[in-house]
Amino acid sequence: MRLFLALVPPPALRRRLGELTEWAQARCGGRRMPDESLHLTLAFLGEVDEAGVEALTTWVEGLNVPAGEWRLDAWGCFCHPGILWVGGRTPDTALVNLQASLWHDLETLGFGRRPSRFVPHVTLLRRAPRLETQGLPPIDLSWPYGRLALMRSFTESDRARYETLARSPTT
Ligand code: 3AM
Repeated sequence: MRLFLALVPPPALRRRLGELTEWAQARCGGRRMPDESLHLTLAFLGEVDEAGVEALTTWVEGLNVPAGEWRLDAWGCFCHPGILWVGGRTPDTALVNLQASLWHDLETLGFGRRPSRFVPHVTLLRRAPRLETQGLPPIDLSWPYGRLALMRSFTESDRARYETLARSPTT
């Protein structure tokens, strides 16, 4: 299974991000992320075998994720694949620390794909042909979090879909 670890937005924020996505798609084109798929990826794990899924599930279900609040106040893009995202103007220290601590544990569990850089972001559009972040409306949203999700990604009718396999306990 193709897995990743993510934070999932609370319902009101998900709706607001969905509205922003719709607005951005009208302007930039491309494929929008469905509201139910919006997330912040903390660690992409790639293909994991059955034993790995079991080990990750047990680990996630016992994980203590320090509660925090992420401020979303910037638009950004990864221009070549045409990805438009929202994130923070400056890297959020708590999220950077959380990502580092997750990778520390993951490496102990035998997962070794720690990326060289981490840009916390929420993808809203993919393959957007008219990508530009200038002139988009200012945003200032807050994302309270305290739980991590182990997610599976798969393709269905040529679309990426996600399924939650496990969640850390509420903090
Ligand atoms: O959270 P976003 O949408 O930016 O781009 C993929 C998505 O990120 C990323 O993992 C998230 C869940 O699919 N992803 C896919 N393949 C990847 C890879 N080989 C990858 N990230 C790093 N390396």
